Amino acid sequence: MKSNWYQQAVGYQIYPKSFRDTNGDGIGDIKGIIEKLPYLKDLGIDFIWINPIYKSPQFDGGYDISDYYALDEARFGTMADLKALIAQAHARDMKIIMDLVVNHTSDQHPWFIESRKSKDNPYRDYYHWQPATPEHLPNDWQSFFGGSTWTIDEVTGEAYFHVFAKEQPDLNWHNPKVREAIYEMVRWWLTQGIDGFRLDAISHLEKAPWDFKIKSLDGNDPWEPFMNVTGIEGYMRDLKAIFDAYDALTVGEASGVSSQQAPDWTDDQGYIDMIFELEHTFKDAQGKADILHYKETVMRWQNDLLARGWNAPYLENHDQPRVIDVMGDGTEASAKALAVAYMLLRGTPFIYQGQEIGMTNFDYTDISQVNATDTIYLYQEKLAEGLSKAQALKAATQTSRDHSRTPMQWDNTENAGFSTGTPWLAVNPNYQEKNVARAEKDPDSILALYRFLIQLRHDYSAISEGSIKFLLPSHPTVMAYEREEFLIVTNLSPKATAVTFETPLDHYWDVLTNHSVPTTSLMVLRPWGYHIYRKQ
Ligand code: TEU
Ligand code: CA
Repeated sequence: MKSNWYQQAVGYQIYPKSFRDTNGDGIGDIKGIIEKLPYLKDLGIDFIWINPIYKSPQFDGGYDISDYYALDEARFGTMADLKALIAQAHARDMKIIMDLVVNHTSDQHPWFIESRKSKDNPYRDYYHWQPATPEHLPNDWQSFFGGSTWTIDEVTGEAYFHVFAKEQPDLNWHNPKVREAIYEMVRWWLTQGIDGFRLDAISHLEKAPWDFKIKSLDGNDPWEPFMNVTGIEGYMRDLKAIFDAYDALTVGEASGVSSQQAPDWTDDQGYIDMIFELEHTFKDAQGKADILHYKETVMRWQNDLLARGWNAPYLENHDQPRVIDVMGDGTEASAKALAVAYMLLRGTPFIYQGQEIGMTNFDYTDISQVNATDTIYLYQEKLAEGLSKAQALKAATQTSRDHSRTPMQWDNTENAGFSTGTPWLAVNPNYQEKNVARAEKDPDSILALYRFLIQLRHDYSAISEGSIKFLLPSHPTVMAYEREEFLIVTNLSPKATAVTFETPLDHYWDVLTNHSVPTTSLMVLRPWGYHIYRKQ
């Protein structure tokens, strides 16, 4: 039997580059994570997911790996540092999972360097190559980062395939040598003492036949030819056998796996333990979320995975702008209501660094402040469309990944206590008011609320594993649900509102304020108001 410790657990995501720099080079490092383990333990964190720290040209924040067996030592530290981190985390009863990026490598990986040399190179088939001319690419597919999925390489005149940037060629999973090499690498990492993986872009491993035409889709998902395409099952089964052998925790970033398919992916027989769905992250052109869309997505995923399967609720990650600005209105009150709304859902919740103190988006004034590749592409695209520099900057940064990648705000000293050097990405100027040190002193801080919510999950199996039933499903802003004897009600709106429940609330006790609830079925909610009740 595989253990299910993760069902009671809370995960914390660390973007290492921006977490804590201990040697003053402006880049966060492994030693910085070790330094902050007591902070994370105190918060109640059970396991940590670390974004890629492997050897990489860092074209895409480390998601372009040039050596799977080596760390980026100059930036992050040595294997000895990592072993020390694992040991010290384990000593505190916390686990460590790493990112596994096997859909693609860097174009600087030795396999690709060989592959591009000639059509008969032994590594040619490690990647996808097709005859092409600029006028006749193999198909009309579009990459996630903009432009064709095909790039013609001058050496052989053929094109190679990439769903992300051209610096990230996709591996050819049809090739048994590729699979064996990847499986061996996965086994090797699991013998180094790590506790599992977050599986990057895992649903893109298989591609549709090259003659699939996205033009024919007519408004449908342009990424369909590489989203959870039939044929992926075999690879996932192989991976599962390895994960099971090491009792590894696995979280799949698996866009394209629907909520209806997710139980098969994540139940006892499933390939992985849980899935990060991406549907709820939908934003409009202004970078704002639609609360009803969020609610409906969450309700569907929670309901579809109730009988079988497991969710991984989250609000933020290193690819998304800060939720306090996307779903909230920038106020601490909004950050708190959002925290309550998602932290008590069924599943293993993840907190992204800085979310627990309400870190906000960055106010960009110039494109030179941006590092994220996709944002820079988008900016150039907007300029080409004829927008002014200011308009293009606004349009491109509204949804930029860089908002969440600014350095962690620890205290009000220079560079927010992140680094004594020059940070690789500018610190948000609001660090004077918004920082961990200050939040720790305030019993009413967002941080204090997160600590409380984590404690609730640890104390009550009703909240970690219990059933869930949604109330007021079509209300545009109130998210309300029962977790067995608990009732959670949040008003995800800056406007006060009143809602009526079917039954009077007088048999409930308010967990937050320690008060009994009045004999009425009417509940008046303040702007961003939230309640956690428990049946007496
Ligand atoms: O993101 C991948 C990602 O967002 C897509 O797989 C997603 O399916 C798509 O945008 C559809 O909505 C991961 C990492 O989180 C990101 O930082 C990397 O840039 C990317 O993979 C490439 O490795
Ligand atoms: Ca450093």
